[in-house]
Amino acid sequence: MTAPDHDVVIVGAGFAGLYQLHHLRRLGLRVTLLEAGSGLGGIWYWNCYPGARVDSHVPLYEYSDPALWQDWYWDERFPDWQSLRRYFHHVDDVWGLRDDIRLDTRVSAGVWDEAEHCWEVRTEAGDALRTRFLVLCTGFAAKAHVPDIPGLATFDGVWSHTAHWPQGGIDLTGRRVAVIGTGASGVQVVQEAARVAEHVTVLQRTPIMALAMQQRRLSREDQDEAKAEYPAIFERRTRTNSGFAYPEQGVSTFDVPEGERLENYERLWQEGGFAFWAGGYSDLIVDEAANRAAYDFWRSKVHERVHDPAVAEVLAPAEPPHPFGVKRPSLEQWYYDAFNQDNVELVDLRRSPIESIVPTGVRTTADEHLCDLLVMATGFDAVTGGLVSIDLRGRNGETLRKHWADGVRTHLGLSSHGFPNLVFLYGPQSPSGFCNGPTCAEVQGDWVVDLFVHLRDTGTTRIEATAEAEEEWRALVHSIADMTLFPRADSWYMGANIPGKPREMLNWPGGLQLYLASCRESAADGYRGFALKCPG
Ligand code: NA7
Repeated sequence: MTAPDHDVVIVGAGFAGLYQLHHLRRLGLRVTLLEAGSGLGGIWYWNCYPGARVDSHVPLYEYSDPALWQDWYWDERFPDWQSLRRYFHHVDDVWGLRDDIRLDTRVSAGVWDEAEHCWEVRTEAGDALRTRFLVLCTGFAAKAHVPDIPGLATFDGVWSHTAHWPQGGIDLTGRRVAVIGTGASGVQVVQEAARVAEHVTVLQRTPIMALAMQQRRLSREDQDEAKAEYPAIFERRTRTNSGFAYPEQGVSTFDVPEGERLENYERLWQEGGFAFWAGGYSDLIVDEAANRAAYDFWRSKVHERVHDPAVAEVLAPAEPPHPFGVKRPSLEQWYYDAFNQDNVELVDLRRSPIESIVPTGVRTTADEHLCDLLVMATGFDAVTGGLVSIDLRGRNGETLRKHWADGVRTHLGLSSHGFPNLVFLYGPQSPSGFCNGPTCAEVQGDWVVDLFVHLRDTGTTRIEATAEAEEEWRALVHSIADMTLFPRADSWYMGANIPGKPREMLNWPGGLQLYLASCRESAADGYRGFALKCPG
């Protein structure tokens, strides 16, 4: 076996991967980033379906480096995928990344070489790179989920998963569109389709608890004025539990008189975005009655907008299917209004489940819904799916898939026992899913960069999470999750959206601050929970 030709190979050119590349190169390390897509942006490369846009408002969803934001302007408060792609080009221009990035390069496997303390990384095209450290930044939504519905292959029209949308686009104008799934992606496609399609069938299994986006155009003047506050906003987002910079109220729902509480709900609603979810009362996700109060407010908002009470009841039933906010809410603009249009039809799959796809459309137990475009807005094998899709073989040849077969095991959501020198960012048992992406890319990313400084300065060539630390972290994740209402929904947070996947909390549910404190304590204590080795 030969010595490594790289210090670090990074996989994935989204927020986390580009941040690592920029900072690790500055340490003088030999770094290459491999990206499966033909462009930068991670999920913003893949998710180019009509209406795809981010759920975090300007300036929360960008890097905090002034060299990037001082000359950058957005068009809208919640930017669309095209704007995000332009932003990633800008990042590339300013940080000068492209020479160290290989696009169109999907990593298929990685094999640990114990003798040399390095990984051999293999690509689908058959290339191999040898690297001391492997940093996986594949994101939480790298593996799309297409449910196994009988008859899909017989469909005569066009079908696509939202995350595999053709880069050239599909024109929705004048089509008969059926959308399976009403998560964030489904809501966005339905809104766009409702405006131009001849007919839209929305096949809903679980009602989404969508919040008002409160989208606005942004002028350059407004942004120039706001930029004076940017450093404080970026600093604040690192000190919240969600990475969003919404002020956290620190008050419980019923500590506040009802009138004041309703006013506060309304204020959060008008603020838009995730304010109602991440900036509300502190007991929203832990107290059933508090949660129900928020749900009832949300429900009243939907019923105000949807004219047909029977349709409104399917979208926002009197009895919630699960507690409010334990599935990630999506943001909507005119989603609920669309159901007042003649060309939009809502199908309640709880009453009449899908039986099959037929050449002409979707057959439920009650009806046949004709369509010529079938959109699978059916989500992802989230958090772990992208990682275990790579055939990673650690010490003893065990695969990561096998290591996690009965449930995820990591230390600090960063690394797993048996997989030395392998780090993942925004991965399982880290704040991913509950944390704003760019914030996490920076704060978790800084910890990883500091780790590399330590490894470089001490000549450490091997670091591995211990089995004990992994068990401890897993127990902590689960015990915190059990104090919340999260386990009460079949969500991707719980791995419960994928048939056969172990049901468990996949994200760190204790908030960003406690997470960072745990990471810092480990580092301060000589990277407690990791075994470090120098050669010889
Ligand atoms: P989500 O939020 O996982 O939504 C997937 C949707 O697809 C959801 O409504 C599911 O219903 C539905 N689904 C999945 N499988 C089926 C089958 N077999 N039949 C009918 N309906 C089905 O994915 P998104 O892409 O919308 O969003 C993912 C994240 O990206 C989101 O949280 C944001 O952070 C951005 P279910 O609720 O399981 O009953």
